[in-house]
Amino acid sequence: MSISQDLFNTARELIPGGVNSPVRACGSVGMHPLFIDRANGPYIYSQDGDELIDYVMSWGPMILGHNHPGVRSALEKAMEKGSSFGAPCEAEVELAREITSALPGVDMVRMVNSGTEATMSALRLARGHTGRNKVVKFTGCYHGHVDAFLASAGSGAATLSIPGTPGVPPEVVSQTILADYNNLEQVQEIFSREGEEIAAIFVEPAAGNMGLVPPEPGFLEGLRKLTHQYGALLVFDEVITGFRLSYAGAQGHYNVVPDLTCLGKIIGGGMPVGAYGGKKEIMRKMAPVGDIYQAGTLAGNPLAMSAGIATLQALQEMDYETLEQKTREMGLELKKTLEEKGLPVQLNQLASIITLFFCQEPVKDFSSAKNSDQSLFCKFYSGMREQNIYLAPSNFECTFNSFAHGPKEWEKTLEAARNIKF
Ligand code: KE4
Repeated sequence: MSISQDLFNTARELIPGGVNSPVRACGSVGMHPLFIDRANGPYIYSQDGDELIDYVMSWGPMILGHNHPGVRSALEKAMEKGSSFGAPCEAEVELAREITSALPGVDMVRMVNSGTEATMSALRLARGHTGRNKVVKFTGCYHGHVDAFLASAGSGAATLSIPGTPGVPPEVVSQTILADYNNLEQVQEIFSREGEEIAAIFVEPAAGNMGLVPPEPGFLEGLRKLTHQYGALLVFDEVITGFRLSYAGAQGHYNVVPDLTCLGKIIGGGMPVGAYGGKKEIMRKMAPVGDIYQAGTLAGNPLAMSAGIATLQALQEMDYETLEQKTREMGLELKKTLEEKGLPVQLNQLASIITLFFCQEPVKDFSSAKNSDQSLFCKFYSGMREQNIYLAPSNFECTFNSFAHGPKEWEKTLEAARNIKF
C-alpha cells in the first residue's frame, strides 16, 4: 500500500472523507488522493516521493508557481515579527492599495479569509445597500458554500430555488433565482418580471466551476446594462479570474465594470485570503462606518497580507500575453492529440486556463458541460496521473497554467496524453 493510501485510510477516521474539502477526495475519478509533501515551481511532490507536473496549482492561487522565492522571503520576514496582532497593520493598507490600483471597479476593499466569506459578505452588502432580497445566480457557477448560493433549480431555471444541500432551509434559498449561464434573454425576462425586487446578479465573469466556460460576447455587457436599468448591483465573483485573466482581472479583460468584486486565491499567494470591494459609496455601508455587519478575527492577517503583496508585486512584472499564448498552444495540441485517438473533444481556453470536454458540441453553459463523457474524462485523468501529470480530479474544474511552467513541462504533458490508451 502506498504512503498516500495509508494516510488516506487514517485520515478518513479523523476527517470527513479524509479531506478538508470534498473535491480533494478524488471521488468523481475513482482514485485515492495523493498526499502532498511539498511543492516547488510547477511541481508537487507526493509523500510517496513522486514528482508530478501540477495543473491544479492549489485550485488557482499559485499563478507564480509553488514556493515562489519572493513570496517565501516575504512570509519569512513577516513571520519574524509575529503571526497575528488583531489590530490594523501597514501590510493591510499596502495590499488594499495594490488591489484598488489594479481593479477598475474597486475603490475600497475589505479583507476576509476565504472566497466564501467574500461572496457571503458581498451578498449581505448588496441586500443591505439596495434594501432588496432577491439575488440572481447562474447554474454551474459556484460562489463558495454560502447558504443562499447552495440552491438548485426549483420548478425550472429562472424560477425561485430549492435547497441544493441538506442543512439549508428552503426559506434561505427562496430569494435565489437561478438562470442559465450565457442566456441573457432569460435574465432579461427575469428582470422584466421582478427586477425591482432584485438586489444583485452574482456572476463568475468567466465561469470556472463547470469547467471553464467563458462569457459569450455581449453577455457581461448585457448584465451590466440590465442591473443599471433596474437599480440592482452587478457582482463579479473574481475569486478565480482576479489577477488571472489579466492584472486587472476579468473586469479589465472584458472592460465591464461591476459594482462589487469578490476575490480570493491569487491575492493571498497561497495563504487564506478573500476580499470584497467596490465603489466607496457602497463599501462605506459596512460597519463600522455603516451599519451592515461583517467581521473576522484573522481578516487582514499580516502573514497572509505579506504573501498577497509579494504575489501581486511579482505579477506586475509578468507577461500575461505570452502565458495565454502558450496555454492556447498546449490546449490545441492536447485537443488534436485526443481527437487523433478518435475522441470527441471541445477545448475551452481563456488566458492561462483550459478545460477539455469530451463531447461533440461546444460547451457554453452547465447543461452542455454535463454532456462531457465522464468515463472518458476519468480515463484521461488517470492516464495522465499515472504519468505524473496532476490534473484537477473533476471535469468541472479548471486546468491552470502558471508562470513557472515552461516548454519542458508542456512537452511532457503532451507526451503523456499521446501515451494514453482509451
Ligand atoms: P473558497 O471559500 O474556497 O476560498 O472560495 C470559494 C469560491 C468562490 N468563488 C469561486 C468562483 C470559486 O471558484 C471558489 C472556490 N473554488 C473551488 C474550486 N473551483 C475551490 C476548491 C475547493 O472547493 O476545494
